Amino acid sequence: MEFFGHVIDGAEVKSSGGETFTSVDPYTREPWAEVALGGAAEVERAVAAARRAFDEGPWPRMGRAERGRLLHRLADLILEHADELGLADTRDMGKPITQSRGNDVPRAADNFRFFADHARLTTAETLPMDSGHHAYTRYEPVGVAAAIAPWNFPLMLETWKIAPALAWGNTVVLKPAEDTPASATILARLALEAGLPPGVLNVVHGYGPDSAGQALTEHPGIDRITFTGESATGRVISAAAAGHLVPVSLELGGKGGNAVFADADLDNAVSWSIKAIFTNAGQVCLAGSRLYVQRPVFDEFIARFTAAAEAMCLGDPKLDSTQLGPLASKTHYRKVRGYVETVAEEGGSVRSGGLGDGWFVRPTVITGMPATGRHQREEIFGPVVTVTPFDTEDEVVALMNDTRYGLNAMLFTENLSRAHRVSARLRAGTVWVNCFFVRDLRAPFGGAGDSGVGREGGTFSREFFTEPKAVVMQID
Ligand code: TXE
Repeated sequence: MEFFGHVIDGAEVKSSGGETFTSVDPYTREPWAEVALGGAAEVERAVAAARRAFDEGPWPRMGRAERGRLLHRLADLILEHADELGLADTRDMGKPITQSRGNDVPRAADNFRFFADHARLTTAETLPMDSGHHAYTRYEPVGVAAAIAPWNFPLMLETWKIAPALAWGNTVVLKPAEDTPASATILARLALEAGLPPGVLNVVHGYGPDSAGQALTEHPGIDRITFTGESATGRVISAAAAGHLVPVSLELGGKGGNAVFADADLDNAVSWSIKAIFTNAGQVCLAGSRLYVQRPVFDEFIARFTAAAEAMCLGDPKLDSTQLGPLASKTHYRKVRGYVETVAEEGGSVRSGGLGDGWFVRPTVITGMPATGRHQREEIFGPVVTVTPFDTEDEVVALMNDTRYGLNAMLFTENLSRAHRVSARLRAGTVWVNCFFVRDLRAPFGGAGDSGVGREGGTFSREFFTEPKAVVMQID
């Protein structure tokens, strides 16, 4: 079995007591990697190392061009190790290799390139004042950022947090999800190879409650917490952050509504709607898990959509031909299975799909589910979609907004006025019109309600990972 250690102060290390846990490959359902299991002691060492690297090391004092050069070097190394990184996420959580190696790895590299360049090119306001003074703004690093990551897009979401934190001169302690530890250790090894000084990027493995995750969020030596995961965990982390007045950024769950109007280009709508719910086996906070189709095209849409769902290739996620892998873990499979098994008792019917072998759930299309039912209200986080007909624009806006989440929404229409009108009325951090999951790193990303607090991306990440300072000078 491969071994993945913590990376603390420039070295890959074991836990002080030698504790480990294993990561299970959800396709073979066998352990494939042994991982150092950290707790409060390892968090203490990592935060101390990050603190030293921030207070005394070269990283925050380095010019932005030099920091950017090292982060671009790291991006190069990520691409050079695309096979290794992609396979690590695929073995940890069953994501098809075409998605991990083909999508997440390049996006991880791009995160470092984008935020390095963004920091370098950022301008700051200068404010001429009538009083014979002027003021200008400095964006200064905040210190040690704690990043807590989920298992559904391990490398991509970790780098999404780490890249802006580092680009702005902070140091980082990352706690990856316990189901997906491998790519984080590989990333930290590559960061050292790229020339990032010791202590700038630290990784501590472990669980959440009563383990490394909790110890990290409660540690008095951290200055920011950035978290992606479940809404309930977000509340706990928010309370921990409040305990020591640390700003927190929370990207939580979602229950994305997806409206297909009768005037939509149906080929386009079917193709994106399939991606919206079945990419990564639906284990996506942005998943389009509530599909609404205007009544005149309902039957045609359902026929085409279920045919496309049934044509998806399930199998070994390590193969290029596989489009849908198993669910990420036994615990998670059981959760999703619980939803599939209760469709009839909740009043719906399964049009296609259902349970597969092992930890597979086939692309599952449900109709007839009441809007008040669990399947329409809770984040299933699997390849399971409810499809509901609607008649009017007002009706579908009300249905889509009838959720405690507010992360994203999709709509398909060829009517330009409707596209703008409905986009404005939806309560969502992102609205995709005639597409899905297209992202510009300058755009705000995050959600309302139970989907989180704060935004990431471009200037939004800058606001979070810096302390803006006003310097006021007398001219005469
Ligand atoms: O999430 P958790 P889980 C949703 C999805 C999924 C459900 C549960 O619905 O079925 O959450 O997934 C760490 N202090 N999403 O259990 O528990 C934990 O170790 C500090 C949505 O994996 O939130 C891991 O690193 N850390 C989502 C991370 O938090 C704690 C992505 C996420 O774990 C902690 C993933 C604590 N008290 C799941 N408790 C999205 N928004 O994309 C846990 N952790």
